[in-house]
Amino acid sequence: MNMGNNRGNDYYIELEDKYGAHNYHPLPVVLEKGEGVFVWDVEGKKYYDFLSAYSAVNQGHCHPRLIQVLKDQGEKLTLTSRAFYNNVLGEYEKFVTNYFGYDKVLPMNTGVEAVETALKLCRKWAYQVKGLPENQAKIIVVKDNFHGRTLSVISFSDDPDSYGGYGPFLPGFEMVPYNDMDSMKKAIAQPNVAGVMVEPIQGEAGVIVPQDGYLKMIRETCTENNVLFIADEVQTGIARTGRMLACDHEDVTPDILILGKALSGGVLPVSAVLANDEIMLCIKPGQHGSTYGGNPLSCAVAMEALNVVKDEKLVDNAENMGQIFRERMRNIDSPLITDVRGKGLLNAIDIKPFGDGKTAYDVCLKLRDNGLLAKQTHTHTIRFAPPLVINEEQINACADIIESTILALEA
Ligand code: IF1
Repeated sequence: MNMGNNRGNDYYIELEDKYGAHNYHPLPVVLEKGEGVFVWDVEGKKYYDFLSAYSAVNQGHCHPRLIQVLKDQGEKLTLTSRAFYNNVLGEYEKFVTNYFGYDKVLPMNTGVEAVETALKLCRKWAYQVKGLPENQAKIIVVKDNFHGRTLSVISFSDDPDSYGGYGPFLPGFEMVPYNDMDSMKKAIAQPNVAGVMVEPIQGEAGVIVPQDGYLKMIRETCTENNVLFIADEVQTGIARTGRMLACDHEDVTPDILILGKALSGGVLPVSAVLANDEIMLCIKPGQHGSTYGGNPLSCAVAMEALNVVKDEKLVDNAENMGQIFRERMRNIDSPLITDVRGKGLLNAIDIKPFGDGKTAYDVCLKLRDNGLLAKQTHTHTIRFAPPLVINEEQINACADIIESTILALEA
């Protein structure tokens, strides 16, 4: 449908194809409006959003409280750089450190910048406090990790799409299998290990939940060996998995906590690294920074985004709606679904190839036609991660859509 001056989906898709770099292959739908759990395309069709911008929009699209703060602060002061003080940063720093229980925060913008910051901080600590010999610090990572797109971060990726053709790579990382207790313990106990970085639940790998006790084992082994436990909670943090942090499922506290995405509720890029003084104070003035990091607009929005999470009890809602959702998925009577997994509202199902070599992507196209937007990850997995403000009636309506879509595939 393309009426009058209204341009249809195809127009915008062609524009991006012609003028944009081809580093993405989006699902063919062009969105122009969002509200809570819903988005609308340029042709007026309404969808449930089951991606939430990869868990950035946990608070729901265009949350009125966040947009109000954005407007109010936007009319006053947006950026000073860190060459000067501003009157919002300190309030935010106090707020966010209390909220998550750390001495200090280092504010950045995108998730990967916070990951870079955490890695730099870990190395600095290793040389200054732990006393490792210069340039020898090792950081342990796991297979199928996803921590972002910069050169140093892809240096320890094992996904050829992420690292292929971008060498030479940064040394100082060692990879062990995910969710393998023994190899992790051995790796941590080696000499010259500064830190371990993991996603508590692997997102891009396909929502891979480790066995109970895995994070606790990492925490304890790190403590025994004077090694820092770095948790990348960019995607899993801030209520997504039915706890404030995914680490809370095992009651473990990382030495360095990395947050991003939902820290701003999807309004603008805001990320953070949290740590206690012994670690954070290793970085001195002039040794790290960012033009936009800690800007008053971001700080104001982030405080409100975190207040919304508490005021609207999104942790409990994610836990409860997640239980209902997984139960509904497990009750779908289809041989095409080979696994259902996840925590809170970070979930995935695996789909067997069907028809003439069709895969999860084709299911996502059908879901789109039926009014629900989700994204496949790898070939056989669909991730389901709606905004955490979804209610019971809506989650059941969405489960109905997914169920009828999958049952229709076999017909
Ligand atoms: C894209 C995935 C999700 C992340 C973790 C750091 C970052 C991410 C655990 C970097 C980013 C994004 C990036 C986005 C797709 C998305 C993603 F499928 F690729 F893996 F969420 F699952 N740590 N994840 O998940 O954050 O710098 O992007 O702000 O299109 O690359 P960023």
